[in-house]
Amino acid sequence: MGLTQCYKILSDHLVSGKLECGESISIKMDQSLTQDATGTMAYLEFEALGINKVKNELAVSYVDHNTVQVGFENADDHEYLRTIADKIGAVYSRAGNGICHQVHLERFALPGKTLIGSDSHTPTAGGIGSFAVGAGGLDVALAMAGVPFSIIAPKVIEIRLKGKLRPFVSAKDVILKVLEHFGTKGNVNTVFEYTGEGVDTLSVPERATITNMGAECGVTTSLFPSDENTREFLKAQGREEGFIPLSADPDATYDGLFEIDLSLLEPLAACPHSPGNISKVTELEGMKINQVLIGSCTNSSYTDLKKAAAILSGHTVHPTVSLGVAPGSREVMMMIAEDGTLETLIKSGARILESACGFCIGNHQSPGTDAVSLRTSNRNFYARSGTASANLYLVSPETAAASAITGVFTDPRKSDADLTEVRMPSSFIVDDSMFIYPSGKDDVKRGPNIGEPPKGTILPSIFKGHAVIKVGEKITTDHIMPAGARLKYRSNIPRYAEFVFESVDPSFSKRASEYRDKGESGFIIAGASYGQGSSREHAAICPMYLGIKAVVAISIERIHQANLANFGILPLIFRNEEDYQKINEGDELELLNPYSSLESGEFVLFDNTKGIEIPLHLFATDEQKKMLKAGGRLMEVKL
Ligand code: MIC
Ligand code: SF4
Repeated sequence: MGLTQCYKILSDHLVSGKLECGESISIKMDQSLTQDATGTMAYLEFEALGINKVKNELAVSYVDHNTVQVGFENADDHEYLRTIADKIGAVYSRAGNGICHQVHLERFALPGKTLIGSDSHTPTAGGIGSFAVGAGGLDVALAMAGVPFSIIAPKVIEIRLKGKLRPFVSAKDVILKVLEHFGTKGNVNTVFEYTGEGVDTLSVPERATITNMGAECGVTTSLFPSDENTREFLKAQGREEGFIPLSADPDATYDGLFEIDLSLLEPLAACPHSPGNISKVTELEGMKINQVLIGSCTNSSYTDLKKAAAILSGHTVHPTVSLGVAPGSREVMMMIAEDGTLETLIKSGARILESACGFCIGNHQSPGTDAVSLRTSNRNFYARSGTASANLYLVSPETAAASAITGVFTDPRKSDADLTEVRMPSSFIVDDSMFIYPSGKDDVKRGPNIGEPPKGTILPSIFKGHAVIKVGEKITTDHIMPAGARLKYRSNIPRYAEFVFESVDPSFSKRASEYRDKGESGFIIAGASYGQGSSREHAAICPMYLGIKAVVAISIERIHQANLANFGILPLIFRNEEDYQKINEGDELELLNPYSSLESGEFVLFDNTKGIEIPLHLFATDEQKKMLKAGGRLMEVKL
């Protein structure tokens, strides 16, 4: 029986376990990446593991998230990251070099390799044929220490593409179509594999737009084959020697099929407040808009910006709209500076922003009250932009540019621009001078904001506490642990913990710590798809710091589940979904017989306030059960 591309890479990297769908396996991770917002904690954890040198093939530390630098904290973090990378043997990508996923695709990602990154959009590299997964910082630290990464051998869904995109319809519309079909919940332990003749019509950066936003569906990763377009891209990057052809066997069998005829697609948009809330642009046309932002790891490639510039050329941004453009990397910035695209953008009135995450993570460019903001990024979660009342729509660069001119949601097919001139270049301007290669020098600099990673406490034998909060479905890690203005506290857990659930219930942190100080074990009660979105392990570390010992939910997303287990918080699932309704915030709860329940994986929750028992299932592998007993992986791991 033929193999899928996914299982070919997995079998090449298998370290332990049976390579069969649903089994727990561990795989060798060839490459790793970190970014600064998750990276400081990842390297502190690496140090806490007592390891001196990186052991995987390539570890790259990017600085791209916290580059606004209000106050000393971020600059101190960057210094720590530069000096620890130098010591342990990681390549350091300086601020200004660009967004980790864009830069990694350009300079390091290779077909057939595995990549783990402390960022949920690491699957961007699936566009070049890498098996690339997002994970919490601790899992990345362990991978850098040479420890194999554990995953559940996934289901593989074939997404078969046929036809060719029409002008003004783009890769973003393909992934929005995928999101419309699969939604943002219920796709755990799944890989999307793209096949079909339509694949040949897409360049590597276009493919990377698609694999990037697979993260929004919650899949483990997404993969494109490695073919002649891959070779051309690598050649244009001066890296052709890394090319290998790779695809599924013709007789590979899949666990599902979704077909898309590219030639029938039309411009789409993800409406507030979920990337899975899809409408046609034609249905939104005419809506007044206030802000347009082009950039992020989804849509900031050279051809993305060329297309936007072609549409904007000869026009001025509408007087009531602010347009910002953030090229994805220094390479892209140099390319558009050289060929006049930058001038076109500036002439149109675009505000040229740093090659960094910036607006996407709510670091700056917060829209006005009740504003409508069109963005080419991948997440429009509630309050992520920094303005809770704003409405964010996720669109293609073409839709963004066309709308920036008119001041209303506009179908880009109405533009008179000629996009046929926009082609992939045969060579990119390659300049690696913003990478610092490690020297091995031990001169690690730690500013006052950089603390120790907190350790957990062992599983209590009497597990009693309160339902400290009850939340609904699709609670994202942005709800749990806000970024934006709070991002600078990533290296300072006690301070950052003050903002847990800030946009949902600002009194949570105080209440949780009061219960903790009385010696209680706190509970979070949640609906379906708890912990969607980012890989930020702070969404587990900070609740742990506040005394949370269990999350009881209808379902929990993959990366967040792993982060909870890594930090000793029990991920528990309702046996009967309806029981979610029975618990109220503030109820007194007790998990009966925690130790024997941990072994069996079956828990009984006693709601003392209601006088009822609720059966729960532990969502954890055997390996995770050991960490949960110990109070987290840092308490348990011995290398
Ligand atoms: C995001 O897009 O939400 C982030 C910011 O890149 C996160 C990582 C983080 O919170 O630092 C992610 O996607 O994992
Ligand atoms: Fe950065 Fe946004 Fe991409 Fe996250 S999604 S890595 S914040 S650009």
